[in-house]
Amino acid sequence: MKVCILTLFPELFAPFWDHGIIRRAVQGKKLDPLTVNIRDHAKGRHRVTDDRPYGGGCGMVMKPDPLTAALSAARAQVPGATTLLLSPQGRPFDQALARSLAERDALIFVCGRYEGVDERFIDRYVDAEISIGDFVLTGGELGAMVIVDAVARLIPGVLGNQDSAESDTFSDGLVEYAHYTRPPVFDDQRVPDVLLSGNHHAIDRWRAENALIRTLLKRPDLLEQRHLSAEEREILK
Ligand code: 9D3
Repeated sequence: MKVCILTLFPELFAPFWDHGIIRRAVQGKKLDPLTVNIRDHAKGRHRVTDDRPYGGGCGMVMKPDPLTAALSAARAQVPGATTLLLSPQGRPFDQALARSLAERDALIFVCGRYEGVDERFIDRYVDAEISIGDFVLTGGELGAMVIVDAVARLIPGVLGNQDSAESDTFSDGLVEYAHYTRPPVFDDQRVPDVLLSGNHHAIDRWRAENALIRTLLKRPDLLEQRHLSAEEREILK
């Protein structure tokens, strides 16, 4: 997948491409990243990318012309890409959206700074606006990284075993069961006996129950949206 980031801070992305699973995806050619510095497409000696809002008010607005020039440069390098704007007003990002974006061949992420982006740029060039949650960031860059991170691991061949992408939290609408590793006793806390029993049927059943109970305790909102079988209701009682 080709991923192009339009940003005023391209340096923020260098360490992101260079670590962990994302780095492996890049090395394995599953992810082909590119950043475009919006400032490189701004005119004049001062290369201004923002200006005061028409109608007054505080804060600055990103000018549409440098953004459009930067996007043209990006589209020339990644033809056919879907253009996404990171924005507090966007559609809330979730795992379903990650799965759908993972099917695309190329994505362009436009990262805003300041108070916002001139609406005419959005109207004409942006395919979708995405938010990563109801809190206020200082710009779209972290949002773009969050989305690229979530999408990249869904690209076939990026994760070691493809199972781990499927059995993740949210795939079946529950949080995951508790995990344990050695030592068998830590600070007076024992690993549940069943996990040491070697009885895989019993282990599967314990994990299914544990996931259900943990969802009730940690994310009751997820249970509201999920159908529960009679057996699951009995466990939760
Ligand atoms: C006071 C009005 N603010 C809107 C909530 C202005 C404003 C704040 C922060 C406008 C832009 C930003 C920068 N945020 C993003 O670019 C952003 C974001 C976010 O703030 N929250 C969640 N997801 C995202 S994606 C991009």
